[in-house]
Amino acid sequence: MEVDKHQLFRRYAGNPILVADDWPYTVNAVFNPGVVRHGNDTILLVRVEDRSGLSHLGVARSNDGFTDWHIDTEPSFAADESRFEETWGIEDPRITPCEDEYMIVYTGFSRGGPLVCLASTRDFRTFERRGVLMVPEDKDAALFPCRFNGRWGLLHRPVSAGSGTTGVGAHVWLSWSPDLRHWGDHKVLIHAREGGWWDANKVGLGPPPLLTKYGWLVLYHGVRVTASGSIYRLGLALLDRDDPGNMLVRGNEWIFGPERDYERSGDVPDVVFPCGWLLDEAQQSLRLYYGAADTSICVATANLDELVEHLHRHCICGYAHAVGYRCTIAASEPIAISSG
Ligand code: BMA
Repeated sequence: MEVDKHQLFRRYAGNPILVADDWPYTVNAVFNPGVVRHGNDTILLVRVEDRSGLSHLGVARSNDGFTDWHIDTEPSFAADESRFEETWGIEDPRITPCEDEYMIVYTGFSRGGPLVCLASTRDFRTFERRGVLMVPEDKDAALFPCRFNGRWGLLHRPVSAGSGTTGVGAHVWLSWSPDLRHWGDHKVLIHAREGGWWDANKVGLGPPPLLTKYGWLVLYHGVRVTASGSIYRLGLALLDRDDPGNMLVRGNEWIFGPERDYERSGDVPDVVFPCGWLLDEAQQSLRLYYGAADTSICVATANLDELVEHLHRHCICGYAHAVGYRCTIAASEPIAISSG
């Protein structure tokens, strides 16, 4: 059952689908889940904030992806506080199925600030740490599910010391690696705009990039800072299928933002923060899982063709395009600082 008939993403009427009270042990909040299909199940890897204030990851399984969640009775993937990179917990996992495993890119809250960590699993019962990918401050990262000319691609969002005070902005970057250890060929892919735009100053990746017949669909958040706090909203971009460093189209407007009570109030008001989505190929329908106000977990659904058409009609260049158009203005936005 859906509400919001006139929106691109239609909220599930049973939202929020998971709250702290549903957890088998005492926690403060559950939010920002990664998601995958595993066998017949939808698996959410949930950021669980306990009453110490620190987060670990917990697994919730459901057959239909909306109801009847079976939740691990203890932390599924706990932070290892003896590791510098996880001193103050682990957060916001993005899951990418790669060959026969699931790659989990998550934020480690280190003594040096938030950074990007990698782990892998085959069953969501045991997890193998694969190291730190990016140094602080860096978060909102996910891998592409395949290699491009033998190299892995990572989208991530570094923040420089000057962000916020010098107005340099925090952008989504694309970096490459032959072995998931050494990273280079860095380039800004989604640039935070300036001034009054909804995605000015700070943007960050939402779920992992999704391969569609149109190219790689990217959902990213923009952070608008107001007199009474920040508003986290979501917008779209489309990347070239064979070379995701090429932007095809970028949306001008946000397409989803905090509107409902459960998104507008909570531990951090006015936040919708997705870390995972699932595409039903047959139906061309998308299910978006997101944290609401850093407090609960919600789901919304959209039709892929509608999203892509809307994106082309509302390109950052100010013109409406037909689906399949490559916008040279959107493509010239990224600023290459390294060509290898
Ligand atoms: C971001 C991340 C998210 C969080 C959001 C809003 O920087 O830390 O985990 O949901 O802020 O508080």
